[in-house]
Amino acid sequence: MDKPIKYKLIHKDKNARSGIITTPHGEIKTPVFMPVGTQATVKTMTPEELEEITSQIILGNTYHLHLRPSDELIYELGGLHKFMNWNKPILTDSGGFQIFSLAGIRKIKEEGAYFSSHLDGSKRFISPEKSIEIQNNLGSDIMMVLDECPPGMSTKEYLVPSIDRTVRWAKRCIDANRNKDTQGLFCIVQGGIYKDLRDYCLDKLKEYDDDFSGYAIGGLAVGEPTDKMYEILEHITPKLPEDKPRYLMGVGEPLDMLEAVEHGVDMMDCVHPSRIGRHGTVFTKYGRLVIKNAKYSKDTRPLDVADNYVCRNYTRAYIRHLFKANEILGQRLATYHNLWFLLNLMNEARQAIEENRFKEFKEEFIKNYTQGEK
Ligand code: PRF
Repeated sequence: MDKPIKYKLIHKDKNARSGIITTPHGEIKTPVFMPVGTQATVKTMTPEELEEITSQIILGNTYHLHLRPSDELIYELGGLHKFMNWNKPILTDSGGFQIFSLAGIRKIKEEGAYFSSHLDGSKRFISPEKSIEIQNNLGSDIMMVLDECPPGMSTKEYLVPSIDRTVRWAKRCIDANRNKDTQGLFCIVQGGIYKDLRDYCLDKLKEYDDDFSGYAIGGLAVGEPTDKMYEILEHITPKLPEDKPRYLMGVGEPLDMLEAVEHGVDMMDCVHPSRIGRHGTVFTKYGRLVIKNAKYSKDTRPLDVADNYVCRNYTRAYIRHLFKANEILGQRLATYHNLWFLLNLMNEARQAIEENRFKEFKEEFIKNYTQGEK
């Protein structure tokens, strides 16, 4: 049986890598940023606009889509790609992280996680088998195992039994997948801020290497100090199997993304760019800009020195006005620009890797970005 997800390493510049992931819905050039479409939509963006800014793959969420409109309904209507009119690759997160960050009263047991819906408070249960059933119904190209993502500063005493359970759940996810030839499954390395626990978790997951299409790094950017996150990235990323994609979950700050790429991460996602965009903060070459500030009221420059639709056509003064007047076009333009910014950052990083100048590229980016908005 042919595997649904393949990875081809194209080039290495020290530990940074460029590559190509092949999925049933097409190819993904890495390193790549993946916009998040939690509720079967990347908020404010049409699929055509996502393609225009070079999105190659987007995320969907098991937890949200199971609760509303339900995975059975999406299955009945032909799967998530068809439902939302996105014909390129989709990755679905397993629901574990969303339960811990969103849902009320939850209890984690060997059989699975008990929680209350954030929509109506109803009592719910998700197991590894249920998570995979939902993801099978959605029909994503890449599924994630159900894991526990403990808070960033969890103790070793808490983490060891949690890791053991996450590994047992990963095995149950493998066994539950009814679409092994069309949907790949990524495992998730947990272990908090402890290098030895990261090694421990990875060694256990590697026992099932043949059943995983890729390796994710979870449990980072969840409240731990940035230097700890960087230490873990440097330690664990180069140890992940060379012949599979590596995915850092939930990271979408430009400097963190470049740090991750430097150590060999291939894929990242985050709600951050679209969320801050909807609140009027945009990325620029010289750092973040808060568009509502009075100083932009007569500023006729574009948001950024960038070649994209928003910067070619609109001024800071106009976009500021849209935000002040609460016009939804402001949110659309800021989201469009921020997603473009991270997609473009990864496109440029990929090119720099292929030309063996990633270190210089990263240093130049940091120099400008930390200089402050002009
Ligand atoms: N696990 C899962 N999804 C995630 C995370 C995780 O640890 C994170 C942590 N940054 C974001 N999304 N399943």
